[in-house]
Amino acid sequence: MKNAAQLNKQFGIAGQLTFRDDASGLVVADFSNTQATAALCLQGAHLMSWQPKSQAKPVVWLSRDAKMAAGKSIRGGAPVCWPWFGAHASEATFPGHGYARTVPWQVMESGVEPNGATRLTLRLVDSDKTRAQWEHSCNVELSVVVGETLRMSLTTENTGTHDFVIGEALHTYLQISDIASVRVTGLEGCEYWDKVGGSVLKKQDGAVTFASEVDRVYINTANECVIHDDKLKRRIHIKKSGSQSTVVWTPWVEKATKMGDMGQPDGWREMVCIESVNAIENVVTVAAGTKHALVVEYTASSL
Ligand code: TA6
Repeated sequence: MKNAAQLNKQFGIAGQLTFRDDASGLVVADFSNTQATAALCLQGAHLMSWQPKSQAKPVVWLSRDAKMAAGKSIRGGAPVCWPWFGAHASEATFPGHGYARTVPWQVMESGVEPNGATRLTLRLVDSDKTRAQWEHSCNVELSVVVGETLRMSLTTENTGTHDFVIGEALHTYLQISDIASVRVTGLEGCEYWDKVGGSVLKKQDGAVTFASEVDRVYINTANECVIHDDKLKRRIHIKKSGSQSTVVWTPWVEKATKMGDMGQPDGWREMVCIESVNAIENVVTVAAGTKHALVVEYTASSL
């Protein structure tokens, strides 16, 4: 894998995009343009933070206890869950949410969009380890466009001769004032698998609000979701395509404490996950020779 100096030479963009070698040994891409700042760890193509210039606080949350280490996922940001979501269907030893977020990705291209936003595209690097968990021929790329809007496109290309099925997510942690003070609209009337204490199919009545652990997989919905945060005087819009499931998650205090990396003691209160997903009934069959893209656009609007 290339180091920061080699990446800066080939893909750096003066004043917009620089690569640095982190003390953890991982490489990080730093974005800074007239519209926003962001940081992305090349391992996992893991966007760790995003803050539009218009916002006094980051929009994508990163735990203050987040640790960066080879082969380990980072708490917060927008983890890429692929090629399955949640536990593996049959192999308990395989990592939850797939392996994509803990393996190297290589930079393929960078550029400046017509509106001045900064683009970076990465491809997952296959290895004996990944092939041991997923034997299908494919290319997986993440393209990130950092501007006043954050656009993330996760593309799976089936380069083989047979169809395969994937589960996937952009498992994004959004920064909020306090979990008990926000509400999420866009999922009214949708069915969801309630994962708290089991797995029961229910129907959403009204906006989603939070007073305890919430871990819900909303199915058969392509709806845009909005986080209404009156205390931070902003809304966060999550608009997606190529995704039929949405996960809403807060661990609440007991689980957050057990996890230990949610920003003790109450960092968990300042985030909510609104994840753009294909899971359970909505897993995706990618036919041989075709591509499938999961695309999400995040914007923050001030009240
Ligand atoms: O998307 C919600 C969820 O599946 C929760 O059940 C919880 O496990 C969360 O993801 C975090 O998972 P992680 O593997 O990143 O600790």
